[in-house]
Amino acid sequence: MQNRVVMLVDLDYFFAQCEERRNPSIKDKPVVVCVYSGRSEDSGAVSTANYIARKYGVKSGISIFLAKRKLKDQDAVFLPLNRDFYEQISDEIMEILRSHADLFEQVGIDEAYLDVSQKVKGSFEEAEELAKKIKGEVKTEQELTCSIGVGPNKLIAKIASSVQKPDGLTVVKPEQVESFLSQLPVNRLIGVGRKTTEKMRDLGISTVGDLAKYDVRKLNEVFGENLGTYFHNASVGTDDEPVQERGEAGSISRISTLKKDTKDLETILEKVNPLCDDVHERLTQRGLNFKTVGIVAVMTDLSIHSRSRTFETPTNKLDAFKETARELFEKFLEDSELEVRRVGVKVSNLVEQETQRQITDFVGT
Ligand code: DCP
Ligand code: CA
Ligand code: CA
Repeated sequence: MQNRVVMLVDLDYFFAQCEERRNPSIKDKPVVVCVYSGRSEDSGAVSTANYIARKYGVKSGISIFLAKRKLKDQDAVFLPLNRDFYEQISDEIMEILRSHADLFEQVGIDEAYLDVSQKVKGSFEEAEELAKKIKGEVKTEQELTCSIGVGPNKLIAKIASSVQKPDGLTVVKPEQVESFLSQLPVNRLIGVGRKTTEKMRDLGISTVGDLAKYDVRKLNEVFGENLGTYFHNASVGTDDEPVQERGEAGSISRISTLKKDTKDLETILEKVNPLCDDVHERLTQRGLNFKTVGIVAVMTDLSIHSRSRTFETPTNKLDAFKETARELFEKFLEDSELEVRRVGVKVSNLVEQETQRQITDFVGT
């Protein structure tokens, strides 16, 4: 049987790199992208930071206050989140990645699995060349760097993508899996968080190699059969999860031209509501839920504007979709001088309605 060859492509310091792309003058400084809570000037959390800022200990999730303290003697740049902008870049990069895959699965705003087994005829040498080509295309067409892991399955590809960063490429052939995994600390495995790491340490397990040697029946006793078995399989690098397509490029959209240019909300909604129905029908056919609703307006001067809103949890409710589209248009029209020529709606951040079989969904990484 032919080798399975899977890649995980993850964009480096994604939100911060997008900011650097549109303003290269900040590239040599610490760059911190922040989610401001709005309560007071500096309240909120760091979304991500470039690698210069990371040298000072700034990373995702710490408070903005703490980040400022760590960078207090530096000429650092603090920026608010621009999610629409990052999503647009993400969509374009995902199209590049998709074009190189036999099977494609986007798993977040900045990463995707590619099954390339057929494309490279099971050869890891060819896969390495393909990975270099992909990195080159993302760099020349979108001016962004990424890190790629190549392995015989998703589990290995994911870990491989994270060992050299940024701008890394790590290829783990089937015969290298054991040595690749064995020295890694157990918390490099997906699903092994802080608590699990502590429990394992109490059992005398600190590396993935220790875990592989540990009696699987005892693991099942401690962690339950599902997790115990998963941990054991992961430790020896076994993973049969297929790379599975989820929706088209993670979004479904429709756009249409108004009969007459207008600024009138109700006239616009007459056009927008049937578009929502249409998108919703396609969503339902595929058994998908959405987390994000977006609108797009092309103005009389042909400038394009988009707005979006993301919910806490995925839904498939048509009411929520239409209501959100209405609110987004209403707000957009208030701030806009020009008349609208074309209108569109989009749902993204799509997830399957059925519970995923994947470990990441029940251990919550
Ligand atoms: N993100 C966030 N809050 C977090 C983690 C991530 O807002 N706690 C956002 C910002 C990141 C993006 O998601 O840019 C992708 O997350 P990654 O975990 O892939 O981190 P980065 O791409 O920022 O950095 P790396 O170079 O380590 O991949
Ligand atoms: Ca990333
Ligand atoms: Ca990522």
